[in-house]
Amino acid sequence: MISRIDLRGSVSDPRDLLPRAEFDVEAALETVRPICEDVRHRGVAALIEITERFDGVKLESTRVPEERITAALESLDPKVRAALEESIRRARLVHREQRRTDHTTEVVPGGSVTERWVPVDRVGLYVPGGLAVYPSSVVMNVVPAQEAGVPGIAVSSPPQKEFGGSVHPTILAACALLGVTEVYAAGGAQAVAMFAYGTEECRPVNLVTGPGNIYVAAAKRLLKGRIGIDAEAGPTEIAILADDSASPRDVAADLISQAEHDPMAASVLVTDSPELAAAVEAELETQVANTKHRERVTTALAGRQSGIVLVDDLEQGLEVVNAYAAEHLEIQTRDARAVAGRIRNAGAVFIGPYAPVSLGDYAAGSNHVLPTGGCACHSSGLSVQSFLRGIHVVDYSREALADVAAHVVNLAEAEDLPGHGDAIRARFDWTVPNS
Ligand code: HSO
Ligand code: ZN
Repeated sequence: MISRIDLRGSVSDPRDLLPRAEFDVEAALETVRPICEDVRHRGVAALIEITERFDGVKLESTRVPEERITAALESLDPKVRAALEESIRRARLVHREQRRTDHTTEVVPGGSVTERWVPVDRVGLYVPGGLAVYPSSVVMNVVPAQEAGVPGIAVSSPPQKEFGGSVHPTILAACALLGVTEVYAAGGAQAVAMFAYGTEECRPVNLVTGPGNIYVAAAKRLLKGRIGIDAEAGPTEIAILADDSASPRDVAADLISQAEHDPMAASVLVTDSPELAAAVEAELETQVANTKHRERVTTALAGRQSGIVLVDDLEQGLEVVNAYAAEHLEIQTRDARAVAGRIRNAGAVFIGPYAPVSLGDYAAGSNHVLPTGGCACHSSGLSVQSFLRGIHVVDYSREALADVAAHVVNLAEAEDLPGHGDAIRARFDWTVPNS
């Protein structure tokens, strides 16, 4: 069911040997372009038509009435409510610590630069609702935006046929718990276009965050610039670096847990123990047979993006997982904390037997909107920082400017931009020499 990749004795670059799922955002651009244009020019009317076509739902309005959001919380299962509250509480603890404080550097007496951290005015948070609905993603998007101090928070999620064509009630309830009252029933590329261009019902936003399918990713790519984006999220990934001390049962369960998201999800085990590899294969057989989303899981595990990678030793294992740069990386080895300290590329790292990815998905306090597709080698997951801009505020007195005037003039001359130098010289009645 899951293939083996034997890298023992190998000297080649592991990146070439660990294929990723085909996720051709470029190809989807042509599909989403007319959708985005239509929303741009015809606003709500276009959204209603597109939604009818793709979601089979005829909306009267894209905005979810506030009473519906309140009602969703009132009828939420108390167990789910308690779980969401705990998830929110933990996420807040972690994200609150990410807040930035303004800092002023006195460069010279009378000359300072302050870095002021300012939240964006308005964000659009996308919450997927395809194969599964993700109230937990509401938490992971809203909490950092709120802790960053964003004044305008709007959420959009695809309308669900079985819930009267509105947003899934658990998503609405999560919004209510977080105090978010601006929610739209729109999915896919059209939701991103709604946020970017604005409609009669939704004011445009500055930044769109949150995971989504390939069309959401393509719309983000198309509209980036007009809006800021967090990342173009691809299918989810779990990599596990394990030695013979790991439990095959737990390793198999964790591989299945992320395969459950998507037939294109990647589940990768990297181990120096052929015995563990064999035991995990056997565990997968029995556990997959008993898991609810068997079909999806089997497709994901059998896909070329998943596999069990055999390595010579832990050193080579570290090389492989650092090259792979997984969205989620579990370390299930002896001395896991020390091994984790040597990880350079991963969206999030989970240490030892009691920190499975599912914990991080819901209630560790960490964020679950993470870089996929190898982007973890240059990007981070969603955080308070994602919603802030650092504005440099320059404050110089006449004396402080005089002190550096000649240097500025000389650099301006060197760049053949004498007008730049003149802007300094004018302030000193042209007494600063211009060469
Ligand atoms: N593992 C997903 C997040 C998620 N899991 C939501 C369950 N619900 C991507 O990090
Ligand atoms: Zn998950």
